[in-house]
Amino acid sequence: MTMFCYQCEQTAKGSGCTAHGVCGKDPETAALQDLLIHVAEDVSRCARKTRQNGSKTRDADVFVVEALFSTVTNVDFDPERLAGLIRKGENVRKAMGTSCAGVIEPAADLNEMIRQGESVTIQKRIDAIGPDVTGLQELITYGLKGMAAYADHARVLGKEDDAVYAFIHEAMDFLANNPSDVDALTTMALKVGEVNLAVMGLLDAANTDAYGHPEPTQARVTSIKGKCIVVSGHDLKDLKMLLEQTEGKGVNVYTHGEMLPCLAYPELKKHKHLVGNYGGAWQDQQKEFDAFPGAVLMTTNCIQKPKESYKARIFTTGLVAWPGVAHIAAQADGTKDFTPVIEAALAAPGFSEDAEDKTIPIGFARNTVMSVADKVIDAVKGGAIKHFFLIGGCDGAKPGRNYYTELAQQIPQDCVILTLACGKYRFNKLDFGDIGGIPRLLDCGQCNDAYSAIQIAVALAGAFECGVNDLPLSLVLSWYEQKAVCILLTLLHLGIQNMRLGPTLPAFVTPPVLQVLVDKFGIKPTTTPDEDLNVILG
Ligand code: SF4
Ligand code: SF3
Repeated sequence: MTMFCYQCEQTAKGSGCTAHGVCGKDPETAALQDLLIHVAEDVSRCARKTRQNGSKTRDADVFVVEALFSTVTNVDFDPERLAGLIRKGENVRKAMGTSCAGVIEPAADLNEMIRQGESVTIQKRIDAIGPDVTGLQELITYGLKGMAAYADHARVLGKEDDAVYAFIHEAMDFLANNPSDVDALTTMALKVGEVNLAVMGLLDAANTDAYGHPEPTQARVTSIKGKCIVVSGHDLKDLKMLLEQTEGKGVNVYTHGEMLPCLAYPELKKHKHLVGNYGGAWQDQQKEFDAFPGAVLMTTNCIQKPKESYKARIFTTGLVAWPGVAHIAAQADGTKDFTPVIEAALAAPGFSEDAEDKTIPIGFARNTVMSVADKVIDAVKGGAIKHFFLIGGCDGAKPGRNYYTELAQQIPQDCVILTLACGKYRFNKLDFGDIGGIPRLLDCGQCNDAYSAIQIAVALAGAFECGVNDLPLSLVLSWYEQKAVCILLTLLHLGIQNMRLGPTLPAFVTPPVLQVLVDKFGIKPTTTPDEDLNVILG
């Protein structure tokens, strides 16, 4: 059997995974993910009709978000769980009681389901309607996947917006009709960016309402003696529940990957046994978790195939899954019982001694940066700060990502670097110093905290009475998975010009589509740090 997936940056040969996913996704899982997206489109089509009839579609709303999120790169590799979601989708659709023509009826048998998935692969669409239109359709799908991840994190913290669900159904319905008009596809892609800005705002409100605004914090990045759990992913509520359940148990909790910014939230950092960050970005996890002497909890992407050495002490929760790995499910009231994780940590040896104390500054989300806005504006007006760089986005395993380290190091001393998401591990432990007390490296947080960076840019533009494109600000982005895609669409929706994107361009953006982006937005691939800096700084 063959598969076709080109949704992430590490896709095979830069064109598509066809035999097996570079991420570890096998053809059966790929077929089930394709079928799940198809089923979700059917659910959205029926949900739109149901809404037009004035009825509520809450189960369909949540289902489509979960289905999209589950197919994000490095989230769900478990065929049984994907099959369960497909069955759930069918039940949700039928329960709406609205008839929709041409829906796929998922088979009861798993193998038959896989065959159904093979009949709706991306390759089949490329063969039928060509790569340009298929690529544009997929750009929308991937934007929706990323947006769904953020919407789901916001929902678990009680923040939802019906207009977001209505739009997701609209966009899925649009895709289900196999649209080929390039203008309509481009308009829909930018609309995904617009709605994603609202979703990131929702998640920002969810996180800050629940745990306070991030504050400047020196985060420890070395281990200390004792039993330990490391938490990876993006979900703040999972971490909070785990911190409460480990209180007084003699277990230290560490953040990993995109959870690093949690160390700056007042309601999380007040737990003294949240001791610091362990390790770096997701692609180093096999080596790092192997060496970690405790339990591991994965709350969202990016999970990699667990090595046998730690398979018994790694746990998934939320929508993350790996076959054979213990999963902590939410109870009916949304709470989770992390006892198995805590027991695994207590059974493991823990760190035998304190490592050398090393900290890095974090917590420069919008509230903190806005509170020193006057100082920043004075520094720009006085010439102390010449230029701002936003170096943000995903990290990844492919070579070429040293570009971001070298760029950050070569940026002149009179420039400030804003950063966010896991790509920052390429340089966030380096010492960048400060400009008149303003740190030269300002870590805004997770990938969804692109919302913070946008707010900061808009506030600066307001202070200088100009547009964001007129600011001395350059965006140099790194992408890997679909959350980066929805953020890119948001930036395009905002009309941001001349962004640089690397380390390679998406395989689903074909040359004619890229030309549209170049003509309209001046988007360009990264080249070398020297060349890009020369162009940016003139
Ligand atoms: Fe390949 Fe990425 Fe798809 Fe995995 S998610 S199969 S690595 S393109
Ligand atoms: Fe990273 Fe997976 Fe994208 Fe949240 S954790 S940015 S890659």
